[in-house]
Amino acid sequence: MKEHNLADLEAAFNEKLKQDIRIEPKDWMPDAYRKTLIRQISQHAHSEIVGMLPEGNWITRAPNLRRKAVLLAKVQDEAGHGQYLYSAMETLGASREESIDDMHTGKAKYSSIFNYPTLTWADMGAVGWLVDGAAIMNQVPLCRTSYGPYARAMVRICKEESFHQRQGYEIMCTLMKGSEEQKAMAQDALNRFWWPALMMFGPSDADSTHTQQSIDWKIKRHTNDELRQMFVDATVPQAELIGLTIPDKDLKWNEERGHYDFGEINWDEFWQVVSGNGPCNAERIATRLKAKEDGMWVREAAMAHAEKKKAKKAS
Ligand code: BYC
Repeated sequence: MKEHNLADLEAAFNEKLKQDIRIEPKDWMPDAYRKTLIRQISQHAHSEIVGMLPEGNWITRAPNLRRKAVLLAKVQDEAGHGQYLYSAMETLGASREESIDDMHTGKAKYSSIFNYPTLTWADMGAVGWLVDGAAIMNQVPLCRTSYGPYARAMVRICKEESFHQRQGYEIMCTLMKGSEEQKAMAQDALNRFWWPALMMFGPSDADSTHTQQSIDWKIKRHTNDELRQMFVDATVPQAELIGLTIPDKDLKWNEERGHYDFGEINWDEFWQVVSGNGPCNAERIATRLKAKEDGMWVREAAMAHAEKKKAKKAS
């Protein structure tokens, strides 16, 4: 490409960003912008699909029909979110097959949170309340992300995430109105999921490799630490309202800042989980690989059918 052409294209791209006009699939975009989007959207899609596993684990054990129907709907929504996001990623020229294979080999990441086990029914409450709550905090600003197909997918996803968060909080509210044993179960779930939920927002700003560039490109609208703080500020009063205690001895309202101060995250644990050594990483990938193998005959049958139809049409 001629140099002056490239400069013109770059200028047009930057002008669009400046004016908050969405970048669309056929628009020119810098290679690094495309690469960053493919990385983030695919990681997001993989998170939705792997995110079905810890909750899918409880569908057959939900305590009643209503809880079962709601949980089933939530897990199905997550499959849908994965589909929208893979489609958004494909508009950037990336291959869904290859991207999924990259997740299976550990080359592509998915959210650290889904590498923790769901041990009791209260975990369905904690996951909905905290994990979906953190997801909404992170994802609402993504409805204004600069890449059109990603932003549009996020609008629908956020509406559903909001229902997910409420179903989780409602489970926690119900348990906190129950027996001492149920209250203890809810507190235990909060104890186990609180810190991993804070880790979902990613490394602290000082250690985040991509944030500044992604903010310049208006892919991210807030830094990791800003969103984490917003989540803590919104969630602490919800815990207090129903009698739960946040497992952080350093948690304190800071009048001057107008925010809660909170304790240091165990970043060693975060990086261990991100690099594949969390409690359930191996199990999650093995489950996804088995699903791929088990579904192979369906894909092969569909391809054979399509070929047969094509041949019939041609003859
Ligand atoms: N887990 O420079 P940074 C959901 C990686 S919700 C694993 O700050 P960035 C759901 C990061 O990829 C969860 N890896 O990166 C909810 C990078 O590594 P690479 C999914 C993480 O991209 C309920 C490195 O650390 N949500 O799906 O600017 C039910 C440095 O980080 C994590 C999304 O994906 C982590 N927690 O910011 C079911 C939202 N954090 O790629 C499903 C969209 C960081 O250089 N994504 N890393 O090897 C984002 O908003 C951003 O990508 C992040 C990270 C805030 C997550």
